[in-house]
Amino acid sequence: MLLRKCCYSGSWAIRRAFATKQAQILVHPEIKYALEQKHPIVALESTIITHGMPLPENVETALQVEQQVRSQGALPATIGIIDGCIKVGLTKEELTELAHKPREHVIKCSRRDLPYVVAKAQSGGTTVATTMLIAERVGIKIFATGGIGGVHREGHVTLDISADLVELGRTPVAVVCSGVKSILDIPRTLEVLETQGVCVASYDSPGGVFPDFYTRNSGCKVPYELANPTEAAELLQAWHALQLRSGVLIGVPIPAEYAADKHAIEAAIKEANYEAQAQGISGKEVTPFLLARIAKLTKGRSLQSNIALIKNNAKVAAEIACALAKIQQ
Ligand code: PSU
Ligand code: MN
Repeated sequence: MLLRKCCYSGSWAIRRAFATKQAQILVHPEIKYALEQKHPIVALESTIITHGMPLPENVETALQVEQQVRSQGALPATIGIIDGCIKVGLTKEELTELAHKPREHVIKCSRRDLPYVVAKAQSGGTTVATTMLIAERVGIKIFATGGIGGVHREGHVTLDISADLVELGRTPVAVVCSGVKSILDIPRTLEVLETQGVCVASYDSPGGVFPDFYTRNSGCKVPYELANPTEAAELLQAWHALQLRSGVLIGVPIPAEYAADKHAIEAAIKEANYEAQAQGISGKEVTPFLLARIAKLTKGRSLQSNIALIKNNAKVAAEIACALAKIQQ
């Protein structure tokens, strides 16, 4: 039943990547060809579409991000789950379908949610953790997003620590992002990444200054800095050769002209965190709630920052993917 539903389009290549009998990953023919030819590919997540941004910005941004990747000579592969089928390389129609689904009909799908969503033939946006694990199964090494999940403020008490961090510790995919939001506890997030054995570097950010999503400087430093795509590709080449089985995190600061005012954003974050607590928001709802409240409280300015940085990250990831493909030829 599930199998038939997944095969609705004859043009989809079916890859039996999961150990179980039925679960499949459907790879778009264009991506399949690029994988075979070792062309540069950048994976993209879909929780940002389903739960990270409102309509219509979510669809518009997703398409612009794909365009950014293409403009650098790489191929975008947006990953998501439609009616229980895991798809790599969503079409514009599928991406639009996911974006328009009411939130109660689309699951924010992290690693732990995957079996249920597939079993029930539901649809889901894949988080950083899930996008990483699917990308790795099909052989995509580089992934661009806005920000990853991390240790929440008070996370050392509540243990609200994103599965993204654990995934980075066990899945060899390089994630290009603007760090973690200051809605989170950044120093503790970096500590967990260190514990997980994740190689964390800043990109085009002198002194190893780590970004905090909305602004270019979180006040935290990371031990390594990468100046350009070639340096990043050389790091990734060494990482492949070492077969460490853990991920790499590359922190790219938001372009200066789109950076938020630190005080204004901090005030919005404090208020949003307070509201989340007061309303008893917990678990997987916390991040989407905070994102939406901060966008409201900043009168949409945080959303504009979010859009600008993810487009820039996609461009940087594509440049790195192209440089890596060149080295590996
Ligand atoms: N940070 C953002 N936008 C997002 C997310 C994080 O700025 O949309 C999403 C990503 O998909 C990330 C997930 O993987 O939230 C983390 O959620 P949680 O903290 O529940 O693990
Ligand atoms: Mn959480």
